[in-house]
Amino acid sequence: MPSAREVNFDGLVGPTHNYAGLSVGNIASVKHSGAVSHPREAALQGLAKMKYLADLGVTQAVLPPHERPSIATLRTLGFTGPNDAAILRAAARQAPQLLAACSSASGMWTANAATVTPSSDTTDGRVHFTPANLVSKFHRSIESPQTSRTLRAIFRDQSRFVVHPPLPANFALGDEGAANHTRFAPNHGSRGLHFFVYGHLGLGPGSTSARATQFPSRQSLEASEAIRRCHQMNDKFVCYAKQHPAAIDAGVFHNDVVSVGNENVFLHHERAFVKTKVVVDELRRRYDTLTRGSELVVITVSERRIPLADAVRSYLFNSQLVTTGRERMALIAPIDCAEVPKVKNFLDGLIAGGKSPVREIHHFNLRESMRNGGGPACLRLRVVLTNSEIAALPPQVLFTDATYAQLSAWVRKHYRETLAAGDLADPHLLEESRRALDELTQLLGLGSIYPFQSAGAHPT
Ligand code: SUG
Repeated sequence: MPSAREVNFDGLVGPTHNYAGLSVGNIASVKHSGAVSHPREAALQGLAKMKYLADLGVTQAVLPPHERPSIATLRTLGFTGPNDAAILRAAARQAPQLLAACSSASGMWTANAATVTPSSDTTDGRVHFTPANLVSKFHRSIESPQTSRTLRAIFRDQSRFVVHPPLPANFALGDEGAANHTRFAPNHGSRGLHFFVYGHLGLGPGSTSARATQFPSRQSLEASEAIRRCHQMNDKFVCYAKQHPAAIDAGVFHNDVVSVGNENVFLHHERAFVKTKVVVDELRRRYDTLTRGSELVVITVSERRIPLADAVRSYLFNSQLVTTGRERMALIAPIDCAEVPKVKNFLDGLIAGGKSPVREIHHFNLRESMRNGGGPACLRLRVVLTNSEIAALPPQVLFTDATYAQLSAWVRKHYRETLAAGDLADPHLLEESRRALDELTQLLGLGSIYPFQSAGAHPT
């Protein structure tokens, strides 16, 4: 078995990062609607997290932002004019909400970019990716064409990688990517058990259950099953579970807001799933079969210990759980966890005594992203890769001290300090963003991946 490691592909925060209140069901997004954002600070907070993880020994890489505002989408929506500035003006005048949606920097939350299956778990021995269709929110549904281009530019060696098309864009196949998927394995290089979590059935008699919640469900069971088939995964080592409707209504719009797993450890809230105990028993049983007798370490947090509302407020379960050594893991938690007393107590207890595999907790200030409901885990896409697969990537996407210095300087050069709703129609913002992204594709060795880089064409 070739050794493999987890590479964390973090999304770089884009120059148009703003608060438009676009995600009903995501409490932070709605709460901060209309607030002034700080794109430069946001991008630097993200880079600081990457640097910290790289220093901890985690292999870190970057995914570039999307081109925003998306002029191509505005054209599709019927806004016309002699040039891009006129299109922006028309959209701002006629439909500012559409302009806001077409300007969101939501591509930064790369846990929603795709679902990934490592080569150890697929029949053809390649790493499989399916970009998420993100149909549940308009501003996110326009991400998948760019995500596909970006992944194809990075994972370009078709003898090792396959990037599938996104699933058909319909609620019945609503797919939000890795945020609703967890892989368990004794170590990253061994075969894994895959755990998919869905909110609704897309088709058939039970499909009306989507209406069981006040807030929208985003992931369908049919989507997760389709990904299992496309990725050639053995169904003996795949489990599915339904999100608890109470969790969705408490603001758990993705499962990574109430659970996190890494290798042999699963940390979750007791109200994450319908029939949580049955779900956990099934995971344990299949993990035992897969690994021939090794144990899945399950840490269940009760409602009494941490109420769902506190879990969502602190984003405890959106922490990253990363391997830092043999049987040693670190939890990368939002700073907000230190400020919610029940969560702080739980975390203090988790590392006390040194018995749990989680040995260290590191708190991070990611407030700019958190105000849109994006914590540490939302900002990264985990890709388990062997050394030879890593060697097949454009080397510049891997994060080093030099990348950190270069990207920090790039952010300081191109990003605005603040952004308010009225700024989205400013044609200079579009020009600044394009200049920044053009330079970035050169820094990352990606070639032309954006619509504005292909003369005359208007793909989304
Ligand atoms: O899809 N927020 C994102 C947050 C995504 C978090 N990702 C994970 N949990 N993996 C969303 O709701 C808000 C944008 C705004 O309101 O301006 C937003 O899209």
